[in-house]
Amino acid sequence: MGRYAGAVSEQVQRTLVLVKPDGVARGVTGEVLRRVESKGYRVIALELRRATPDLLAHHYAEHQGKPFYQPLVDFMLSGPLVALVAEGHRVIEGFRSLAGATDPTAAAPGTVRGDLGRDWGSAVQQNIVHGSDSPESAAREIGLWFPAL
Ligand code: D4T
Repeated sequence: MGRYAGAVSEQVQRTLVLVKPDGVARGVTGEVLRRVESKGYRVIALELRRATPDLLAHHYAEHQGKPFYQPLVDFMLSGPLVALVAEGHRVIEGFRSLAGATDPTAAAPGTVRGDLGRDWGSAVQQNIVHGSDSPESAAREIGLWFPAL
């Protein structure tokens, strides 16, 4: 408000984070959560659940037709995952930074994928986490996974 309005006018963002089935199976859900919370973001929704083919078709619509699409869907259906929504200024960019590069072999040490992930020789990269990549994606994905929010 008042003269400080410009300094605080940036919208608080929300992002969808998934601890993918590999992350849950390997028992690193807590470690991912610890990093999100230690960074200072607030977890406002959290659920252990299984994805469905329909949900994934919407979530990964941009990848339909690519060679890794079906392996990706099969992988995401292979076990329970943890879906959460984190909130904070610039959390979309901030979580992508915490997650690291898509390819866990190339992801920098210090990132979730760089520290906790590796290549297992599978047809799809198993890279522990997903994070929304833009405000538009975040709104769409949160609507899919947490329609009540
Ligand atoms: P997600 O969406 O899971 O957070 O990952 P990224 O944003 O880092 O990567 P993405 O959407 O481009 O890819 C989704 C998912 O597919 C796997 N993948 C991706 C793969 O196995 N081979 C590939 O060539 C690409 C591009 C990894 C993440």
